[in-house]
Amino acid sequence: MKTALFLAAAGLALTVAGFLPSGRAEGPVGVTDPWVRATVPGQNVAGAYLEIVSTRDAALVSAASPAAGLVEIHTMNMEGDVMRMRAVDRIELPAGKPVKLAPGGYHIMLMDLKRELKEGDTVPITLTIEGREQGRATIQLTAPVRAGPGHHHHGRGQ
Ligand SMILES: [Cu+2]
Repeated sequence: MKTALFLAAAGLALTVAGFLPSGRAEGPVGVTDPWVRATVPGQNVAGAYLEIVSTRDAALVSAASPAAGLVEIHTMNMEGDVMRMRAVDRIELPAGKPVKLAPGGYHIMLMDLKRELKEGDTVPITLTIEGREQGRATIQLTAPVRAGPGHHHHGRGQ
């Protein structure tokens, strides 16, 4: 298996150039400030958030993580008074426009988690980006675990 791109950074801006399989240096995609929300005991899902920008029209088409049995791309909407999540096939990345995956909106849903995620842990995540003409590229990142806004944190065990 060819892995032309492997970058790992915690909480740092990443810039990745080149779409696989050709490896041409086209359409750099930048990912900023990835993080995963900490879980509480018994919780086996967690949201992952980041900001992503592509210099060319592209889309985020899938995500994967060894920490989760299943990973989906979700959107969140208010339906009446209720927040509902649903899976989406892709998130469009219009050229040059930063797209934010953040609590309350788009997010990467890590499901069937293999262990509790505590603050200070890191979670490897692979994103697959599809360029309009350039094919698919993967971006590997390492997202730190944080207790996000609105998260009730009980019994912080160190
Ligand atoms: Cu979700």
